[in-house]
Amino acid sequence: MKILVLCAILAYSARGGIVTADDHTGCEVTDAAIAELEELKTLVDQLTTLVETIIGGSIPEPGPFVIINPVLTVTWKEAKLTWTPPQGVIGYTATLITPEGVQPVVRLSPFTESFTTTDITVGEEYTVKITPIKGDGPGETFISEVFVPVCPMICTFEYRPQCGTDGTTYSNPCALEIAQCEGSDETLELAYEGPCVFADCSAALTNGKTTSGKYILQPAGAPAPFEAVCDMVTDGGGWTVILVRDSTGGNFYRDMADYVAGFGDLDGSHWLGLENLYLLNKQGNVEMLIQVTDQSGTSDVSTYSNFRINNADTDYTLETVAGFKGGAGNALFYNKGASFSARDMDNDGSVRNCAEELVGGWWYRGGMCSRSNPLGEYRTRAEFENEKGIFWAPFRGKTHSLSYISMKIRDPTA
Ligand SMILES: [Ca+2]
Repeated sequence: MKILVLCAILAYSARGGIVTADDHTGCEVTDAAIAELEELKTLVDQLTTLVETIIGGSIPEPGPFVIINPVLTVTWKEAKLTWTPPQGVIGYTATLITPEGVQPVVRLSPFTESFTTTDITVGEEYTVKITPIKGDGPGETFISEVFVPVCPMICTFEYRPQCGTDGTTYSNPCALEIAQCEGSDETLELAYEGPCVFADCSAALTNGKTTSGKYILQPAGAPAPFEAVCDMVTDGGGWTVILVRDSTGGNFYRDMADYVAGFGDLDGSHWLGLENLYLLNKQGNVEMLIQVTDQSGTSDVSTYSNFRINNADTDYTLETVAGFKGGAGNALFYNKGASFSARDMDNDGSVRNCAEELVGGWWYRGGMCSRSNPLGEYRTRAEFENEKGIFWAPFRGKTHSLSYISMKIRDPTA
């Protein structure tokens, strides 16, 4: 082959640039021919130098046949590899390796400049392989490092997460976090299999949640979602449970900070917290239901159509207690206008320290302290003692500690 080429060059040179099909036949390599070849090489070198001068760089050596400038972009729902096609490509093969194994090879056209897959799951590992093909076979394979799709960062936000209007949950694992990025245009259409987040239990009911139990709530202005119990049965449902005192007991004699933040076990005795009560109140949950049961198991209720407290700056002053109805009696009227008191926060306006004397926290006020004490000490029948237990005075007096009391609020307009 080399000899044939050499002969062709010599013939070309000798005949003034005209090459014919039989130029290589009967060729002999003479000293003159070699000298002529050397001259020709010198000419080629000069020509190369001239070309390099004109184009301002060296003429590239032919490199390996590879994918040029590969860029892999991975989001939570899509992995996309883009590249610049190499010269002479007649196609590509693409392979995706998933946790299930190597997927079938896909053949791509020579015009392809990207490979995208949406068949990925957050948290799983993947590898993508692209091999360019030219006339004489495959080139060098581009192999991505293992990549793992992740959910987008949680943005800082001021939002009220919503679930589907049909009350169902979403099927996409990232939807909730994307929804938290206010302004994202792919928010709430997405699906999520986790729990929905509601502004309050009234909203949960409106969205089709008719089963009582624990829900995740985030009223407007709440810095984070929190869990609460919803009563979806009593008087039409939609009640957010603020307080439960039952035989599960628990320590309710606490400092102000605990009464603000809430505490206890949502499956039993708990207090949702003054701040949550304030935020729920503020967005329209002003109807209050109080259910009481005495030591003999007899129950009754008190309701208020308008119960409102003020914010933390006022120590959650009980501003409005109106629209009373119910057989258990209007105990709360006495507390109207009082700020909340705890053993470390005496707001009762009395020479007494009501929180210490009544062993709890409440909107204690004046010389009588209160006609109700839902956060007092949980007692059994044998432990009755003046004013220290859980009492609702108009129902059974101050010395009868109740076996059960709950407080629930809802939005009467929902
Ligand atoms: Ca006092």
